[in-house]
Amino acid sequence: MKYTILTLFPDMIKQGLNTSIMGKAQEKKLIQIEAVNIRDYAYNKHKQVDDYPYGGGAGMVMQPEPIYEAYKSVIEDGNKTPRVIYLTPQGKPFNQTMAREFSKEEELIFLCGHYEGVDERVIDRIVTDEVSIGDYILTGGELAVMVMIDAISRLIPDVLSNETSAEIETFDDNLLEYPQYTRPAVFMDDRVPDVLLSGHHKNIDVWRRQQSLIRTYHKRPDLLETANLTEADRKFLDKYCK
Ligand code: 6GU
Repeated sequence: MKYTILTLFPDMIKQGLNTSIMGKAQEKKLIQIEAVNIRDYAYNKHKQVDDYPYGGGAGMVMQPEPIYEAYKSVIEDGNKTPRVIYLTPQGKPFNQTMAREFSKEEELIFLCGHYEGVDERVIDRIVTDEVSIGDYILTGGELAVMVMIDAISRLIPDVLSNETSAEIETFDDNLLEYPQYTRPAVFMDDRVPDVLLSGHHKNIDVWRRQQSLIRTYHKRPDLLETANLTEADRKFLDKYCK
C-alpha cells in the first residue's frame, strides 16, 4: 500500500508514523508513506498558499492551485487514478468497515486542509471521498490522516504478527473485546476469573463471548443493532437483560 499525503506539515506525518508497528511496516516495505509539502507548489515568491475568503469573514482559505499542482505531481508519474480522501469534519464518519474497504486499495492519496478551509473548486476536481474521524473540530487534517493510516495499515497482511491479527475478527462481529488478564493471578485480593485458569478452551470461548456481549450491552448498546449475533448470543442476551 502506498499512501501519499498532501499537507503543509509533512514532518508531522512522517514523525507520527515512523515508530512502533507503523515504523516496522515501513521498514518491511509493507506500506510506503510519502508526505508531499503543498507549499513546494506555491508559485508566488512568498510561498503563500492561502488567502482571504471571497465574501469576507474570519480566517484564511487554502488556494486551489498549489493543491492541484501537488496532486498532479503525484499522479503524473503513471496513468493511475487513486482515490483522493479529503479529511474534513463534514465527511462520512470513519469506521472499521471503511478501514477494511480502504485497506484493499493499492494506493491512497490524502488531502489535509488547514486554516478555515480549502477552495471548493479544487475539492470538486480531485476529491473522491470526504471522511471525518469524529464529531469535533481539529486544527488540521494531519492527526486525522495518522488515525486513518494506522487503522487501515493494521488490516494489511503481515503488518501485525499472525498472533495479533486474529484479534481483528472481534470487531468484525461489531462487539467490544472481552476483558483480558495476565499474571499475577491475584492482584490486591482480586482474582482472575477461574474459568481462565481452568484450561478448558471451550468454556473459555463461551465465557469470552458472553463477556463481549455484556460489555457491548452496557458500554455501546448501539453496536448491538448491527452486531453479528448467533442464536446462542440472542438467548444469552435475553436472559442476561431480564
Ligand atoms: Cl478528518 N479533519 C479536521 N480538520 N477536523 C476533524 C476531522 C478531520 N475529523 C474530525 N474533526
